[in-house]
Amino acid sequence: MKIIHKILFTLLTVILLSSCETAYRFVIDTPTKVNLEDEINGSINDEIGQTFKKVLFFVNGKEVASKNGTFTLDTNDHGVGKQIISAMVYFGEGKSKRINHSVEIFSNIEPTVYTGKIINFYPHDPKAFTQGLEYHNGFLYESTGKKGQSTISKINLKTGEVLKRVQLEHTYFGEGMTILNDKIYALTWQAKKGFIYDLETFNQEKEFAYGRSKEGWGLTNNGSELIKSDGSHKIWFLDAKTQKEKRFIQAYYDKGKIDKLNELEMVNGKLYANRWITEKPIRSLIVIINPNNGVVEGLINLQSLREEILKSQKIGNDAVLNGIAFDTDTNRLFVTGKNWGKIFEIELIKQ
Ligand SMILES: [Ca+2]
Repeated sequence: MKIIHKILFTLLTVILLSSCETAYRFVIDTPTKVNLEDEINGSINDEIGQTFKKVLFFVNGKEVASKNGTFTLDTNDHGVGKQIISAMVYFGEGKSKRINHSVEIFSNIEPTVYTGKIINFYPHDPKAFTQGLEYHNGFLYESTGKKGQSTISKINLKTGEVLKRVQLEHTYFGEGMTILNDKIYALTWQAKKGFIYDLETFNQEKEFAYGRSKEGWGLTNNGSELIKSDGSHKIWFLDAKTQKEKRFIQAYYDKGKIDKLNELEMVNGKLYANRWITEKPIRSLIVIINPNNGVVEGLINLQSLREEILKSQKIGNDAVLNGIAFDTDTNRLFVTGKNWGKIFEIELIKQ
């Protein structure tokens, strides 16, 4: 019996030792938080000192140049936000393992803070739960939300008169809208689909499905792409012809990400986004984002407009600032809120 025990013990020891020999604990070694314009130097290490034969590195799924298990990344090539770094490590006798890691890139600038000076105001339907606002060829276009009350309208800015209107089916909760190439593109919130209408007739022509974006919130365009928010800190760029999501940026300032991005507008090359917010003290905030890299360059505190509305109107907590329209011909910037009785034309004042 003793001999059998000895044999078993020896066998177990041999198994354990040989398994130790082939054990690897690979890690990708990089800082986890950096600022834009920093250089990221990364390497692959094995925590128990094993060696590997070859490593390939990938950033967001694309292979990057590397040498002897090390790589260098220029953060400017990726913009701000979380970047996924993975490595394919080849080791032992024909073995390989894929490992994942992430690096968060923060903005390297502090956003400029603005307030809004009221230049003018126009009537706005207090029943309109505003989800999209756009100025096009002399008219205001607005989409509204809530099931059973979701509409898209063409409006006379000065009088507030509705010139044309289409109602969404009662199963849909309407969200953002934008106009491009004589079509109106409109989103729904959680139905994962959008609709396309003819700008002239308001006839629905087509519907399209969302891709990886979570929900439908705000919508605008840059002349060739639709730009969509989904309630997170991500902004998606869609091919206008196919409505396919091609890429996204992540809104980050110097202290982290800014999520709950809602109604959108392109204003002189910058992307303005309402932040859906109900916390005190700031209930009315617009974020100015660089559409090329996601950097939050400015914050517009429009709390004073909400207070202006409260002087003449009782509004609920969900009646938040949401609606930005820009008249490119005259550089006029219009903003409103859900169920607000006024649309304001404002000028930004640096604080
Ligand atoms: Ca807009």
